[in-house]
Amino acid sequence: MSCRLQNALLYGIIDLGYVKPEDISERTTQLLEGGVDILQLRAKNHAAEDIKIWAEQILPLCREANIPFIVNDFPDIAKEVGADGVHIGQEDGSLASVRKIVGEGMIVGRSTHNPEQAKAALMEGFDYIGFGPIFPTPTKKGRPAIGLQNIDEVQKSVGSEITMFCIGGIKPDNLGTVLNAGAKRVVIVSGILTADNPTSATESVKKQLTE
Ligand code: 3NM
Repeated sequence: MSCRLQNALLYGIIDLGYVKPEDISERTTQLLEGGVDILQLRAKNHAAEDIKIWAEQILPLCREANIPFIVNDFPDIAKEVGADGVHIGQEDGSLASVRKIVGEGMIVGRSTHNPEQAKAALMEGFDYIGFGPIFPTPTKKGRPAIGLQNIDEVQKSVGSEITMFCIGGIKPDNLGTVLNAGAKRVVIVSGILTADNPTSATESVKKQLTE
């Protein structure tokens, strides 16, 4: 599992802010076919029962593609459905409190918004971090963009120890700037999910990341 995480370049998210429940399977397949290396279910302001059902829908598709499946915010759902990991934010408690629910084997990731939080996540023992939002984004309204200036330093320090994904407002057409600033891995949500063809958008981003 940790090997699949370290090798991951593109982290895709099925975000219910952009995907209708009836389109979840189709959109998941498109992202997997396009080449995402890890996939998360993110469903803010939805009922836990629904999130569990959607997680059970996505999990077998990720298994078939041999791609880790991560549940956002809900360690108990991640555990119940047998997901590969769970992702939590800054306000969601400690790694230890999540490990109590999911056990030792599961991938646990943390959102970080500055170099200090990134270092703290490393010290605490998280498996990976999201670092952002690099640019302003409608997907996480109200959170100020942190810009490109700390990417290189955090990638070289924290990112040499645990897997680091830059996130927030990254699109196929500004990805080059983020990579030039020192990023190695990214999460892209709306930039893929709102594309006319999510499969080819994923493919083109993946190509940029591997070249
Ligand atoms: N977390 P998009 S930014 C879910 O900085 C999320 O922690 C962020 O979506 C963070 O690619 C973000 O559409 C939104 O900007 C990413």
